[in-house]
Amino acid sequence: MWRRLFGLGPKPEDTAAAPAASVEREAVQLETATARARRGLFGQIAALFAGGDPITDDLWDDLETLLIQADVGVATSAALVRQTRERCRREGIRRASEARQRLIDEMVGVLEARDPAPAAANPPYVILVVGVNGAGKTTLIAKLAHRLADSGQQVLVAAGDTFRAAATEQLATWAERAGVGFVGRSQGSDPGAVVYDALDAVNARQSDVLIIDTAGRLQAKHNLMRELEKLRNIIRRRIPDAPHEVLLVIDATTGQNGLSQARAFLEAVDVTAIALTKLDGTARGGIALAIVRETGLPIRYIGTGERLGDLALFDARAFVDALLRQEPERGST
Ligand SMILES: Nc1nc2c(ncn2[C@@H]2O[C@H](COP(=O)(O)OP(=O)(O)OP(=O)(O)O)[C@@H](O)[C@H]2O)c(=O)[nH]1
Ligand SMILES: [Mg+2]
Repeated sequence: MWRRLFGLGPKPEDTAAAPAASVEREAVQLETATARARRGLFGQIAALFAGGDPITDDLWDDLETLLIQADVGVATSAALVRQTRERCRREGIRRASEARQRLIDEMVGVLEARDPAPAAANPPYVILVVGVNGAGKTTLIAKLAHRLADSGQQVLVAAGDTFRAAATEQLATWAERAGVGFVGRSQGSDPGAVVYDALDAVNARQSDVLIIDTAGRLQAKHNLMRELEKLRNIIRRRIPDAPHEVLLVIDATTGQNGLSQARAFLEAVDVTAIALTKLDGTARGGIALAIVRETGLPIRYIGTGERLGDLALFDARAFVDALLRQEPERGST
């Protein structure tokens, strides 16, 4: 349970053991998260590979154009087309419909997680959440806390964003809804002091998981590095192998621009995984591929809406299958 919750994604044996309701819930989340993409650009890609027509150069050109439009990024799109094309040639595939599965496999190959979620020597498992302002950090923390609490873990969230007005109250409100513990101080306090308080509280309450929110609105990169390093050092002094996970939250709707903003965080702190939020709000879910290829980091979670339950563990194959699944024609049943 511990391993699965921390984002290794449902492995075959876990899937079998997981309650049917939770497997179904994941599937519904994924449907929501990919609906726009499926109706839009990825639907057009699926249509390219739907028929039994012979493969032509135009097919590959159209694929590359659509991938770029879907925010997969120029380099990743070119690489995907090159690899799929090469594979089709090697395997003697002549028809577009047969090439479809090869494209899916290549896309899964890009997305498949390399690094499993780091383990903790002992509880608490500490997650530090970073990312540009508005990316969806606080909402993600609420969703994750809710899910962990649901599975019987003792969760504490800490309001390390003391910079923005009402940030602390926002997290406190979410914590109450999610039914988890909360630690925070007034606006303008030292985030380090909040983390100290949280580490004390975790000890006192014997919490299993501590999730720390941070401010996204730091002006200069130098400040960002200093601030995050300070928090990390405070955590390490108490728990040497923590933070176990440093989650970088990226808003899928901001596309390539969001990815370039996220780079400051990659340079400032040892990020271990990505949470990709607001996938429900974009037809350009291809940003997932660009992020994994360019950062080399696994995507652990996807955000699929604004409510507490709108979270799914990321599963590369399920994600690509959902993106490229052909919807039945409208009007026909
Ligand atoms: N549709 C959708 N909206 C989301 C999702 N995640 C977050 N949001 C919305 O995005 C907005 C910003 O979310 P926050 O969680 O406050 O973002 P933040 O990164 O904590 O922002 P700052 O604290 O200002 O740095 C809110 O209106 C959320 O409801 C998601 O997965 N889907
Ligand atoms: Mg926030």
